[in-house]
Amino acid sequence: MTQAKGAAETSSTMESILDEHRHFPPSKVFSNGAHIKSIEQYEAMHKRSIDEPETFWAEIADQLHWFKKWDQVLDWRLPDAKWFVGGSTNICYNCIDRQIDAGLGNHTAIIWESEPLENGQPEVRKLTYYDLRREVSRFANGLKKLGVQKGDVVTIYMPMIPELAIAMLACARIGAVHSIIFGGFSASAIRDRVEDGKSKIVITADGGWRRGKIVPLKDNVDEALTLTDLVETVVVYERCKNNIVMADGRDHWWHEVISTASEHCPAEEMASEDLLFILYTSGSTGKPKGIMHTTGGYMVYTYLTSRYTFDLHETKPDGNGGAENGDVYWCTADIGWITGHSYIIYGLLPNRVPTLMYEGAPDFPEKDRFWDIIERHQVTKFYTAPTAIRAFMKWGREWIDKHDISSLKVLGTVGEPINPEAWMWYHKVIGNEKCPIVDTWWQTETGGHMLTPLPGATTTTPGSCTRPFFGIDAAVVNSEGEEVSTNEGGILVVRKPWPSMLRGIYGNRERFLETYWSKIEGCYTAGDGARKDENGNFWIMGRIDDVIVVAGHNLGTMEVESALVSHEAVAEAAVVGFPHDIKGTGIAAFVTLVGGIEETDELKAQVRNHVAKELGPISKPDKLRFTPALPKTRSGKIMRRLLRDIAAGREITGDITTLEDKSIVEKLQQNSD
Ligand code: 6R9
Repeated sequence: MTQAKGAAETSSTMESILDEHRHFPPSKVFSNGAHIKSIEQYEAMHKRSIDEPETFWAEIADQLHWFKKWDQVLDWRLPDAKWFVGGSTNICYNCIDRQIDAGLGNHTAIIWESEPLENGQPEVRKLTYYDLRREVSRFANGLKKLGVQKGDVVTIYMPMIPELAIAMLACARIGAVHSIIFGGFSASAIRDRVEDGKSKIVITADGGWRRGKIVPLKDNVDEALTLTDLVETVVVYERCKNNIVMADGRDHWWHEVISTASEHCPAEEMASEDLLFILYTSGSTGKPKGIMHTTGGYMVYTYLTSRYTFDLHETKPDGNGGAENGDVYWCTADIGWITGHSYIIYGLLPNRVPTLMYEGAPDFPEKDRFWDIIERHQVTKFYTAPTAIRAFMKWGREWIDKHDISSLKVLGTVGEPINPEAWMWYHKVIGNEKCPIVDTWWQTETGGHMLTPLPGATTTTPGSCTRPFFGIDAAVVNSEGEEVSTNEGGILVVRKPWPSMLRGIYGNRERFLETYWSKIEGCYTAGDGARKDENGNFWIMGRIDDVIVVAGHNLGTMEVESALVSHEAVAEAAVVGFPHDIKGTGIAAFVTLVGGIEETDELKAQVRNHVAKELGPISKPDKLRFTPALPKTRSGKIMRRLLRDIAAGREITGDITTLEDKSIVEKLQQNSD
């Protein structure tokens, strides 16, 4: 986004679809019961968190357990921040033992649902804090017996079963650094991550269930380990009982590892800045980056963002011998992503609210899997991704109408910009117009929510992730680092340190400095483009790399995609630039249609004209191609660089190992514009 001025002209000279006038203030009833009750309260607290970060964060950190209090809240030497310096704590202790110390040992910590079994019913396991401490301690002792020590990197490659949570918490308990690899990745991804992290141990399962089929996790690990000889130990949890080969001396069954292990394992005292985990995130080019997060700051920030963004309330005695029901929280992400790390486990458990994890897929055995889960567990706070919401829209509301989902109170979204169209659908059909929507913008690197509404305080607008969280000093700037004017597009930056910021890229200081700290002096650059409106609300325009410059105008992919999706026949859309003889860059659109609608040339023309009408002629796609599906990464993000190759008629370059469905590439190449 070097031409921020272009963006200004673009947005002021055309009727933007993001010129949203729909505003949704929180209801009085909701606000009254919320932690943060008004925008005035938010503003006062936000101001204080920026003006006096040390006192602000010390008060929050004080709500959690520390073996030793810190000497200094923040030591900031750009670009390195140290939080709670001199303090020691343990995040596993704060996830589990702190609740037991408070007399809540019998409360539910984790609710787990398996993929439905042959009889159509899922297996449900509920683990109390006592259960969790017992299982985590046994496995932690097992790891110690296998030689794992504080500071060692432990690779975890598991399906979405409670043992995944147990394994990560066991690492945290003994101070080992986990590196979790999403269970959908292949052997080469495992090899790359194991080697980069110099990890000598892998924890896996024989297999995992997805859509009635077994994902051969152990086979993938075996294949990866033929490509590297670093790994000395593999622990295998028996989940699917599929045939696997156990290598003598190297491979150990989980149940054997824990069979003689003690149920007592003290939580290691960790210095606040000790490494907690590495999580790999793919850059658009080059090999994945091992994002490093440390203990104290990450713990405090994920605890607070969970509490306020989802307005979490624990079950409490009502004073008459009964209990006032608290929240049941469900984030549909896989723990293998940052969303799962921060908002299934680490931020959630310290809030004393049951966190639900599920195995399987949203459309198996039927397309109502989610609504069935919400109804049976009376889920109150629900967190999912735009890609899922757009799929639900495509499948139709009859799947939702089969269930009573009136327990829901707050709806969250993360991962991509959410089109206003999808936002409104979420609001109406899932939220029954009564649930605040929290559109949370953040990244693997930021550890926790950065821009987000607070459900009892913020007036929301479809498509905007609204305002910065406490302690976040966000701004939109031009390439010189000057703040741009209202509604002008620019580079999204963060100007002050926050507790859960990344501490580096594992083993690559240069890349860390270059990627995040070299673009705008003194600021963290996120890689996203954004604009800020007259109400102080932020609008994410997409990745800076994806911005299209047409005839000197900067166009956010997000705006054109939202215009496409606002046509009634369109279910999902992705937009990229391609070399154009006259304009320099043209706009190519890839569109999936709502179920049952026929792909005709007439419809193509209609959809293109619709964009011209909504956004102005400059945004009208030059090419439009129908496709049964869009190429997405396994975390649900549209892979635009692949579409750029296809639109330009080039051979596909770059890594596509993270692509969810590789057959899409062929289908895309076959269809014509
Ligand atoms: C949490 C997560 C980070 C990138 C980020 C941005 C996009 C995430 C978003 C969003 C618009 C939102 N992104 N949330 N864009 N609105 N609410 O997704 O982390 O996998 O590292 O991706 O995702 O482009 O820079 P990660």
